[in-house]
Amino acid sequence: MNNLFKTILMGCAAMAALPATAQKDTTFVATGNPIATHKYLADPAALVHDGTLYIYAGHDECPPPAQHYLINEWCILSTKDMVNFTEHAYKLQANSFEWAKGEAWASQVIERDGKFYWYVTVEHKTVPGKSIGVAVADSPIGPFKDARGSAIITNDMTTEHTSISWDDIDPTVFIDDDGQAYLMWGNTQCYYAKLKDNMIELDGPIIPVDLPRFTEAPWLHKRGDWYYLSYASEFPEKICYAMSKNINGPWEYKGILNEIAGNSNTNHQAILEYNGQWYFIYHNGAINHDGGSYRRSVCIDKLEYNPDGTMKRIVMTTEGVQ
Ligand code: FUB
Repeated sequence: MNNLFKTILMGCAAMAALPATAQKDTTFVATGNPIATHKYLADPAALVHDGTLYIYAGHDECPPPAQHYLINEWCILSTKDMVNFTEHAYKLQANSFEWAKGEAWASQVIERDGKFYWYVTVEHKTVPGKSIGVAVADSPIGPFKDARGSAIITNDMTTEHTSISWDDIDPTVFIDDDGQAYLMWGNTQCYYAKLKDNMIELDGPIIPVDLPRFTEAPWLHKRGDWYYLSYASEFPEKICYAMSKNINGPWEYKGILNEIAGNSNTNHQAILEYNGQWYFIYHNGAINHDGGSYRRSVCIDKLEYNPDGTMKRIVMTTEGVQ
């Protein structure tokens, strides 16, 4: 090997080993929907902490014209005004879970007692099928590390309900006013279970939730004394929802919340209140020319309620919420 080649190789190795802290946050301005156009981002989950809105999203990397999921990492965006955004240097890699072999599907972050827990979907190395892992950090922008060293949910824990290997995806996590935390997830079949206060162990059985035409992407939120369970329905996906006065159900189906999102067969929503306004955060495939079901982009629109607590149909806009 000549010296020049050796130097180039060493340079490449050094770049690969560059720690996230040595990389830089970058900023961008959202001029409408999609909010970010410099890369493809999907499956948004959102969190408000200390007056800042954080969005956690998988990085769709599938090169055109291929049509499959290629998602190795999740990215973190933040904003204080829904216009000026920071993309944080730190990214959580699917392979930072040693027991996982990649595939950074949908995820969600929640805060408890000053710690931030990031529940993720990944492919398991030894238990065939999708699994759910959890990483923890002292800050909403990381660095995160595997909180258990093992999956919290594996496909073999749910085989009595369905034989498919991709039913254990799309975790949503919710902490009720009494402090009890719940993990909900699923594809084709929706499930939930209580979490212990440590947020990294189940505290009871896995219970199936029956919802009409459930596909995936459950999201739990609460407003007043109503619990809302929104989810992706059918395929291509619309977002539907159900309501209940009890987190354990029964859930009353309330219909479609969001129609099929432009040029994407998935839609994946997060719902939360920020500075007195409720928002619906989702993805579409609207970026020309290569956007689509495997090159998706995050969008934000307003969410409004009716006087009886039901949610108004989302109006997806090009202008967004600026
Ligand atoms: O991004 C991969 C999968 O597509 C997610 O886990 C689903 O919710 C769907 O959006």
